[in-house]
Amino acid sequence: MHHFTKIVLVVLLSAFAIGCGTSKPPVNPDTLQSLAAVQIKEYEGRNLSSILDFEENSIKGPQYVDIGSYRLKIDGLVVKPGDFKYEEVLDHTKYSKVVTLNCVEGWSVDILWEGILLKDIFDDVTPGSDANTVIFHSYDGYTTSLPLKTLLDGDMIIAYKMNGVVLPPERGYPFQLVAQNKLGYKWAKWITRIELSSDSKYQGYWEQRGYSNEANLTD
Ligand SMILES: Nc1nc2c(c(=O)[nH]1)N[C@H]1C(S)=C(S)[C@@H](COP(=O)(O)O)O[C@H]1N2
Ligand SMILES: [Mo]
Repeated sequence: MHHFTKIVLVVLLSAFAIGCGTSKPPVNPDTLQSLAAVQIKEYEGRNLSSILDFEENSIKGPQYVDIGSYRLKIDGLVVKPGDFKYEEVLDHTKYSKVVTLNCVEGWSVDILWEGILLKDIFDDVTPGSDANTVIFHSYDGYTTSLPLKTLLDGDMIIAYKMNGVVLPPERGYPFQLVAQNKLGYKWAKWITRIELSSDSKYQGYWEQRGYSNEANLTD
């Protein structure tokens, strides 16, 4: 082969390889497995479930959020709407707790969650006095809601880590609501917007499809 043709071929092939590289899924399929290997398996004498013990049944499958352009919006009935970068959300006191997620499909997982108190995030935006409902909006179009009082009284957090590792994309990276004592469909993953509202009858994705708006574990 002519030397020049060879160079052109090599350049073309490399460009093709790089092109293929960028079109690959943003996350290596082995990532979940390697995270599982380093996760915390026991906390204060209690065995934890694995980050692999979840059933993947999200409405549109795993979402891959680009953290550079990610913003968490806090709006609706607030005095001062917020638009926070990932690092700005993390720049709050961190809390850990072991909480069980129960899906209506009959499985459950005990996980050590680490996250930020919603109360602390709300302090940044000052909810209006008429706000009684909090609507979570997600990257995949999913929504769900809980009473503001439930979030505050329960010291609920949005988690950025589970079992000591940063939430994998499959589990809701960058943030998942840890809706303790509520069924799995209240645990919004891939949260992009938190809307303060006075619509206490608001129904999210599964609630519109017949699931209880209270979502108590006994429902
Ligand atoms: N954005 C978003 N959050 C979601 C869901 C979803 O489809 N989209 N599914 C919910 C349900 S039904 C459950 S049980 C929990 C855990 O789902 P996983 O096992 O798929 O992580 O996430 C909840 N949060
Ligand atoms: Mo679920």
